Amino acid sequence: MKEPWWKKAAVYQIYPKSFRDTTGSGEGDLNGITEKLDYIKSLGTDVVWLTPVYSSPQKDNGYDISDYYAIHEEYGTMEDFERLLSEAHKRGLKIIMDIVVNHTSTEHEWFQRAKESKDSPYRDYYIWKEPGQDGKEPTNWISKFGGPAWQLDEKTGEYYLHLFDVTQADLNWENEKLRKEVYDMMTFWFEKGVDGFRLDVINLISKNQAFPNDDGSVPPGDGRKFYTDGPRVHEFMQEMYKNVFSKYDVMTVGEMSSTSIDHCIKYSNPERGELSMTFNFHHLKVDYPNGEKWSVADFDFLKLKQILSEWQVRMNEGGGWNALFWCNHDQPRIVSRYGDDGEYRVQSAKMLATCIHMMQGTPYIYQGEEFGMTNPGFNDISQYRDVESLNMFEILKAEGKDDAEILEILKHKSRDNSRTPVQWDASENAGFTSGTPWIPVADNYKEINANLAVKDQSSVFYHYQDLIKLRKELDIVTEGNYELLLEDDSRIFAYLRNGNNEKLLVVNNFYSQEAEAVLTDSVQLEHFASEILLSNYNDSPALSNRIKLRPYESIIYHLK
Ligand code: TEU
Repeated sequence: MKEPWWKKAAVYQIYPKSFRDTTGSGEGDLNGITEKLDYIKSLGTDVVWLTPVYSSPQKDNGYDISDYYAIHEEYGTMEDFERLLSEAHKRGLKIIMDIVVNHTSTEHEWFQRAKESKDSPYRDYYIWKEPGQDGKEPTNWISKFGGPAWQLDEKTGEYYLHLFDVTQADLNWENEKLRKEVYDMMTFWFEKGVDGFRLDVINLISKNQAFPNDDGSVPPGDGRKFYTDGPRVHEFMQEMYKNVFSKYDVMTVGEMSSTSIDHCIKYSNPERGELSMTFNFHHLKVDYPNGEKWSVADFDFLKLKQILSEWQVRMNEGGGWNALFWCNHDQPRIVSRYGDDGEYRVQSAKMLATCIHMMQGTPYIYQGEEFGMTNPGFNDISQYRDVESLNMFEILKAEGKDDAEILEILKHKSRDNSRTPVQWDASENAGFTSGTPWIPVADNYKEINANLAVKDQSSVFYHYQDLIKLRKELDIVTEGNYELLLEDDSRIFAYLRNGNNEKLLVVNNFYSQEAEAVLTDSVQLEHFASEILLSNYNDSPALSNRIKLRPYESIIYHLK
């Protein structure tokens, strides 16, 4: 059977607000993306993922949608979108959109009508509950942005559920009429020629209808166990596939908050008719001591290797398909987080790229990652914009932490770390805008920008370009079995991809100290001729069973 096109594809993620502003508004726009399509194509990527561009009050930068059928005015018009889609297709680029159907903005017409009265025909599009004991919230669930997950509507005396910001009301997926509205909207975008969807927190749409309190006996006690991968979630996904996705040759990727491998096998095994692939975040929580995001800690390297390897092996065994990524608009820049954004920025950025791009799955590259953009190192709360970060500043302050301590935490963990404007060149505002940027540009834009990278054959940009080419050229990258090596090594992440009469050996030194990979006979080196396919040093050693690795040295050997 012919493999689906997206198994050899690479995806470029764009956060439009920070990508390129062509009007001087200080915010990115759709025409700015169209302007940069040739740059995106030159990287070798096949798909562009746009985070939400629909009408929105922008409390959560577009993840609070007020009209699914209109383009956010700051980003442009529907004609601008249609031109972007057409120009992308002319270049052989596909466009996938970000669909947020776990919740809408409270400014959406549906919510505005729903809150008019308990008898509104739209009331049941959302989740309303009578006050709990002593007039408090119906359950003790906590919003992912801090504070209670319920908000009292004074007019009708009921609470509505919001797993995220208070302006993001959760939709009631038990309501068949609501589900049909969603499927009709998805069909509208597919009929327009869109090539797929990234589905925002789609594994949260099915809630336990008993709405129990969380007694905290099973951590984390914030209520997520009652709505994560919920009772009817696979039923809803199969209904969505049957009613919409099955009718088009499209790619769908689900963002799975706090999910499990077993569920992701179910979501992405093609025999089940749900999604093409899934994002999970377990590898991006190994710097959360005791699961606590809002702290500063080194990442747990052995746990990182264990998690990525388990997902590689189990998803392959189960017929599932991984979305491979380090960065997105919610995560700090990976070169600052798991690499070195100082002396070894280029080497470590290349090493991190190789580490996931040679795994099984579809790789995602977040705007600016391709030339090694770093965290901005903000040191004042006035520089932050993210609703989650601003909420957490107040919550941590109320818990007694001083400003300096909280700013140090935000410097490492805020979502704004990845939302500073793309650094195009060394001109004012890094070539992002002729106006005042909505969020400050990182100070290092004169040294780190796309213009410099494209002119430098040894830049991070061309390393990503080479990795994408390898994925297309070598079936072993998409089909080979995965085998972790040196499991207990505290600096080296080494793994094999095993194919028919060939192997890939990938060795990565994750640290600035030299290390030596000592390979056991199990790798059977003597049975193969080998060549170096790609390295982040220009004089890496030929393959042997003892490989000395320099700081962040990363080598792909082809054994055949
Ligand atoms: O993110 C959901 C999600 O799991 C993360 O937001 C995470 O919970 C959060 O960063 C706290 O650590 C999706 C979008 O990617 C995010 O930008 C939206 O804010 C969120 O959903 C709500 O739509």
